[in-house]
Amino acid sequence: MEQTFLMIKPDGVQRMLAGEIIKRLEGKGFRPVAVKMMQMSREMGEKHYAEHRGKPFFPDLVAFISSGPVLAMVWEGENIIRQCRTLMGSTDPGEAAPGTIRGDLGQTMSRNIIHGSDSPTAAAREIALFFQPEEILAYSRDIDKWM
Ligand code: D4T
Repeated sequence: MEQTFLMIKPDGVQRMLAGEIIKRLEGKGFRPVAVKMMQMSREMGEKHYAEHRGKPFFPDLVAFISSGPVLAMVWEGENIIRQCRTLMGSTDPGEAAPGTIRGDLGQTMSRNIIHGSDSPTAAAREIALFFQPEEILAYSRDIDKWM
């Protein structure tokens, strides 16, 4: 089963949107297999966003992501990486379609509530950055046969 790394960013936690976002993911039928509240260090923020190093928004991005608690999560489901990108909506909440997490709840590009892996390679890298293998559960639910 495909896994993805999702993170409710500091703005999502402070705005108390974690429950709303988890409700949408559960409602879609996806399964949480690891969940942890944590505060990222600046170094971890730089690692997570390494692909953006050198871009003008990089310092603010790292400062923001390490500015308060985040909810780091691994979820699994069929085709979950692409489906979660669709559920999240465009990076810029101003462009994100209504009905998406960012379209309904987001404000600006630099405060866009949620992160989700954009490829299997990124998912593997990000899951390994945030979780030890033994922190990721393998289980099924009775309802899974209806999914
Ligand atoms: P993340 O990685 O946070 O899920 O966002 P996306 O995958 O949707 O988008 P991204 O990697 O291109 O951008 C990472 C992060 O940087 C912020 N950002 C981005 C910003 O503040 N200014 C910008 O010009 C861009 C392109 C928003 C998300």
